Amino acid sequence: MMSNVTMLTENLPNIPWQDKPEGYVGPVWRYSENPIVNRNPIPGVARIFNSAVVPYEGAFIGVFRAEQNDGVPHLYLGRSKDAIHWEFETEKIKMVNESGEPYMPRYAYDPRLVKVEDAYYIIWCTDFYGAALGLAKTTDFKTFVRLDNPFIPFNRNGVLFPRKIGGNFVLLSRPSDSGHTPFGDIFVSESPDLVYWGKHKHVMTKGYNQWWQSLKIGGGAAPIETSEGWLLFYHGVTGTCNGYVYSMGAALLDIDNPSIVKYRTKDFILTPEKWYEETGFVQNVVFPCAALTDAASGKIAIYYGAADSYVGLAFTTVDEIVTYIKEHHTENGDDGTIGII
Ligand code: BMA
Repeated sequence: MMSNVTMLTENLPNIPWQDKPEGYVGPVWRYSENPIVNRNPIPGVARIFNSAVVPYEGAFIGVFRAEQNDGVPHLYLGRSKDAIHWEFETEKIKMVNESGEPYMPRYAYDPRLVKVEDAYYIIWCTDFYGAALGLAKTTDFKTFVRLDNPFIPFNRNGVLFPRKIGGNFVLLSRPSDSGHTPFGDIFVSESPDLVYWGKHKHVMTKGYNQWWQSLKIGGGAAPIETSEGWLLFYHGVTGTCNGYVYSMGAALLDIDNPSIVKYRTKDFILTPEKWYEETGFVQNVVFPCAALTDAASGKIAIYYGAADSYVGLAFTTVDEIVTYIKEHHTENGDDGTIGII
């Protein structure tokens, strides 16, 4: 059943794309040439994964989580003509404060890259006396101005909405601990100026009766505006006797009040099953951080980290995924409410 859902995004005729393979079951399918970024991508960097890309000047640009050979993650810039083959800068992104002085994070991982109005924002996990969200702004991908950290620790998975709602910037996050966080729900916060954050609300709970997301969940790609609400790809985690397993789920949030979940998937829509997802520095990880969209065709290309070692690419269409989410919806706690108990 197709539904003719539309995306209120830009057209992107050069979006990377492959049709769904014949006989494939499921709403999201992988690029056949995955992984698109392999190990040792540049000198001094062992692995690139959990990364975010956007269209830029007729081509593509991205902020990549690069695990250096000293084991410390930092953010590196990458450019691509086709959004599949990437060339990386060999030095990490240099951030400055608002006076232009160096203001580098001690480490940086899991970036999201989101255009809001006339600027691009990077949100990542930074060291702020423990894991917390870092925020930086660029308009030219040459100067990166690091802004105030939005929240006190501990917090991860900051995902900015691509437009203001009710005049405010809107940010998803997942309060956490400073370690590997065996718990966690998604919350939403608002800010008029990217300095003062408030109006905090609960968005989504970890799965009550869905074991693939029973431990914790966290935002993934920046929400995509559709005629059915904000389309969110997120990660859900289960704990096994052999460690955490990260899968991908999807949800539709209310367009004017995204603390209200309209629908969310009962089942994962992608789970580790390929060698590059099951085997790596951290096994069994599928971790979405970005999506490209073409409003004209309804095509969506999802970028995800695989096994903390590679970048994977997967596809769906807005019709297919929205129909799937609605048909496979499950209620979880008070997700359907505004979330202010
Ligand atoms: C999370 C984050 C992610 C990582 C995942 C699996 O806590 O650190 O960057 O992909 O663990 O190791």
